[in-house]
Amino acid sequence: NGRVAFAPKVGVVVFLLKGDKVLLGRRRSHVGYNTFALPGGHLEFGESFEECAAREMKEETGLDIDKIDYLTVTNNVISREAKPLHVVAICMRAVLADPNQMPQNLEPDKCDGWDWYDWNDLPKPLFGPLETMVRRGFNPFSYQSK
Ligand code: 8DG
Ligand code: MG
Ligand code: MG
Repeated sequence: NGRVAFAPKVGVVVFLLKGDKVLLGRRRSHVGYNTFALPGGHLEFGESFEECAAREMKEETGLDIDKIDYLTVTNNVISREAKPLHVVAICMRAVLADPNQMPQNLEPDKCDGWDWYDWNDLPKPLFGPLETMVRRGFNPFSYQSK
């Protein structure tokens, strides 16, 4: 059944906040190549959103995070790609467990490297789903989840 390959996936992405800054990395993956995106990945079987956020952050950046909470959810249909993609993205917020810990680029095949960017001066181009959130006025610093 070919439709299984096109089933929606669940993504978990993390707004890691430090002062007025957020952690972003430029993607090397086919989907969103060369765009700036949040750390994150796919929810694994049996995981909570918080567990997935902490695991993906550790795998991709080596960072340990704290105060992980849920912000919002976005529905992302990316159909420009050769293989259409539909990801429901659970958006989480967190801070560094140790404010002095530095991000490492642990998946260099997927990312050019991680850095902190001022929320009011974000790099371009942003990854499509993130760009859409910003355009709609979403702000991870002031956002109160309901
Ligand atoms: P995995 O194999 O480690 O589980 O997955 P990954 O390779 O780390 O997946 P990813 O593409 O980094 O993230 C999963 C999906 O989440 C991505 O294809 C689309 C969705 N997504 C958004 N916004 C963002 C974002 O800002 N950053 C990331 N990384 N993914 C995002 O909707
Ligand atoms: Mg990952
Ligand atoms: Mg990822």
